[in-house]
Formats: sequence, structure tokens, C-alpha cells
Amino acid sequence: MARTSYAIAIGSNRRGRHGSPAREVAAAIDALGGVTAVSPILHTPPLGPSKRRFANAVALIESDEPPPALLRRLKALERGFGRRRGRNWGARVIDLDIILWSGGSWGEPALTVPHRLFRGREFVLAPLARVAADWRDPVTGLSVRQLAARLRRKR
Ligand code: PH2
Ligand code: MG
Ligand code: MG
Repeated sequence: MARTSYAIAIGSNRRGRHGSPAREVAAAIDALGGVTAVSPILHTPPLGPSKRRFANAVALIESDEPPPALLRRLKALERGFGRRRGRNWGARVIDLDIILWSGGSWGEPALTVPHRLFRGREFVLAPLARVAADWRDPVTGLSVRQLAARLRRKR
């Protein structure tokens, strides 16, 4: 497949072998490969039941992998960082989510791109806007900048 780009959201709210959540996020960015841009690492209040604050960032990568192959590689990276599966929304050493793909949309129950929930998540849109403000969501036709402004108005 031709070279495409992806926006990957990275989150951590638990220490791991690299150290603090922010260090886990930095180490994950180093491990991604093909990175072309990285947002600042932001500290964000938890959305959902977890009580621990998150470190969040977004990286843009170039890859010739189609979305399912990239997802498999991200899951393997998460396991390598010590992530345990099953505890949905619990404390996690690392979470790597595919948010946007330059190839457009991908629809499978197990893997939907763009990410189904990213338009409502400040902790994704804020760092995403720092590296890809003009990237257009193929579903709504809105740019990341517009999605971020819309979410801020709703809050
Ligand atoms: N990830 C979640 C649930 N809640 N909250 C913040 N602030 N950052 C996250 O990355 C996050 C969350 C599930 O993936
Ligand atoms: Mg997630
Ligand atoms: Mg995830």
C-alpha cells in the first residue's frame, strides 16, 4: 500500500518501566516509528471512572500499513509496555489509538477510523490541534480546528 499518514493518540495514567505516565508517553512515541510530528505532552483530568490524571499526546506517523496491520502493531506495543487487557478504562500504562488516517475512513466493528469518539474528547482534540489543525475529518467534513472549537463551545 502507498505511504499514508495516521494521527495516533497516546495516553497513560499509570507508571511503568519507563517511569511516570509522561515518560511512558514519550517512550511510546519513540517506539512508534515513522513519526513526523509530535504534540506537547498534556496533563488532562480523567474522563470516566479512573481517578488518576492522564498524560496525553498525539503523534503523526507515516506508514504503508493498512489500518488493521497498524492496529495489530499498536496492540503489540501496548503489550510490550506492560498493558493488561480486559480492564476497560482502568489505569493503563499506555493506550495507543488510531484517530485519523489519510486514506479516509475504515469501517469494521473491531476497528473504525476515524475513531468513533474522538470528536467529543478534549484530551484527543487539544493535542491533535497542535499538530494537525487543518486535517479534515472525512465523516463531518470539519477540520480538527473546527472540531476543537465546537467541543469547547459545548462545555
Ligand atoms: N482514555 C480513556 C478514558 N479516559 N481520560 C483522559 N484524560 N485521557 C485519556 O487518554 C483517557 C481518558 C480510555 O481510553
Ligand atoms: Mg483510548
Ligand atoms: Mg485504546
